Amino acid sequence: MTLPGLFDLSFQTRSDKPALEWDGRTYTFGEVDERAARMATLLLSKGLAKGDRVAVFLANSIAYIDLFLACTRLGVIFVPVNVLYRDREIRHIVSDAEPKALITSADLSPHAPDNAAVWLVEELLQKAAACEPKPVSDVIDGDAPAAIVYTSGTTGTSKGAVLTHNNFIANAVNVVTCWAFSSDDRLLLTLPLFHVHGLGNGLHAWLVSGCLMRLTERFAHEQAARWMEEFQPTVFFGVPTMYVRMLDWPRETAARIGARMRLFVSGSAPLPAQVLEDFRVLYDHTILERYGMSETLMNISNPYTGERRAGSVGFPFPGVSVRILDPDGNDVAEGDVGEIYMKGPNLFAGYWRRPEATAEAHRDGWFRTGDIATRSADGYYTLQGRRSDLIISGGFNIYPREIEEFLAEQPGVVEVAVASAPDPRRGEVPIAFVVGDCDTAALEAACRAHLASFKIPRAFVRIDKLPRTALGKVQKHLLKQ
Ligand code: MCA
Repeated sequence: MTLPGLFDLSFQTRSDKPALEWDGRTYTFGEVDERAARMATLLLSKGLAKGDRVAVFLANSIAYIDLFLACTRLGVIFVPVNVLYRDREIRHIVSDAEPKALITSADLSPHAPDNAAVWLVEELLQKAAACEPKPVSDVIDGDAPAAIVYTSGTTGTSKGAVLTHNNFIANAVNVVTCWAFSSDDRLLLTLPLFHVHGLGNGLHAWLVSGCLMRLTERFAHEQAARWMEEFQPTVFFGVPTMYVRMLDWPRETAARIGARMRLFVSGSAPLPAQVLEDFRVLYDHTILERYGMSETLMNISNPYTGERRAGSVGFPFPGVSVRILDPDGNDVAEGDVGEIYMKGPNLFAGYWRRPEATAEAHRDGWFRTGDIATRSADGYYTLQGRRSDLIISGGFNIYPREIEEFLAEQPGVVEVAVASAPDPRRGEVPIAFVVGDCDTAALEAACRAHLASFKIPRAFVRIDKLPRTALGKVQKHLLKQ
């Protein structure tokens, strides 16, 4: 099967049912289908064909959905680009994925790099409205790539994880069945569609279950309480930062929202046990925490029925095999710490045009997650940390190496190390330690101009030299102190 075939289950049988609330209007599944069909006709007429890539640098909107669905129908590989990225970050994705076009909006287009052929979404929408909604489905192979999702690499530049139609299908079917979605659900989706959390879980669970989804441009914490009161969602997907924000809402508001909700799910960053507990008191719900990665989509999840254990991510999803190995590749004993490896229909097809990186990320056919974990006697997995120095801020991944390489290029900087500092709301934030005769205000301004806002170090600390081991490795734990 392919994604268009899977989504047709809703488009064909629920065409008159309300599907989507966007920007004050409600669209039926039939209307969503028709919009996608018109967009597919337009993209085809613009010369896009199976296997071509299209990069999409847009905030959440109905146009995002039109474009994603049109691409899946044409076999065009969808390359989502984080809306907070700037020239340098987008330039890399464009040169690596070689998309036929970078689709963006007039307000974001100043950030488009000059190596991209820019198509403005406003023009596409206008032209698509005048196109015939001819049904097309050009993919018959479920192993065909559906998307390339860029994940920040430990080498500083990001790699494209190739996700197939079958990967997304395995994920969507698991999300819908394991979390008991039905067509009566009401999903409030505030997550960005450029990450697999919003795309693979939010968008796909909506289309597969046939529920009603309200999409917003982003999670604006000042407005989110009102949206929940108005829309009365039964399901909400969030990152821990959103749940931390929700702890500030008035007790009565929280009680009303909680009373109508069926399920709160958290992922993309560790959910502190205290937040889980405080949330339970206010909303009378135990948030369901799960684990996922761009390369694996959702892989381990707390159960829908049964104990949702604080600090744990639960059990492997159906079809997902999980092992915890020591550095020599031996399975560790129960309760012992090791690195998580996985196998299953959810696993990506490899890094785009990077066979060595793909090989390095696997061991005997098992994907190496880079995350450290334990498994309890009753089968619950608990993440204990990471092999790399990845920082997760507000659910966005930051690889210190990328910021370090950028800062090292700036005038006066001799050496630099970026480490994480705890943050009550975002979980973690980056801090830069700089050696050299440089102006920290200028460094911050340079970051602001060239990097996504969540990557800008919250502080620039000038030091005389970086603490290093005898082998020359920077000791980031000493910097953190
Ligand atoms: C944040 N900002 C945004 C967005 N999110 N701008 C546009 N669109 C967004 N979606 C910017 C704001 O403009 C602001 O920039 C800064 O981020 C902080 O905004 P604020 O309102 O103070 O936000 P917050 O309360 O701290 O909440 C941030 C957030 C955001 C809404 C939680 O971090 C977010 O949407 N996170 C979701 C990330 C995500 O989906 N991750 C999944 C990837 P400035 O500072 O310049 O004013 S991981 C994944 O997919 C894996 C597989 C998984 O397991 O899920």
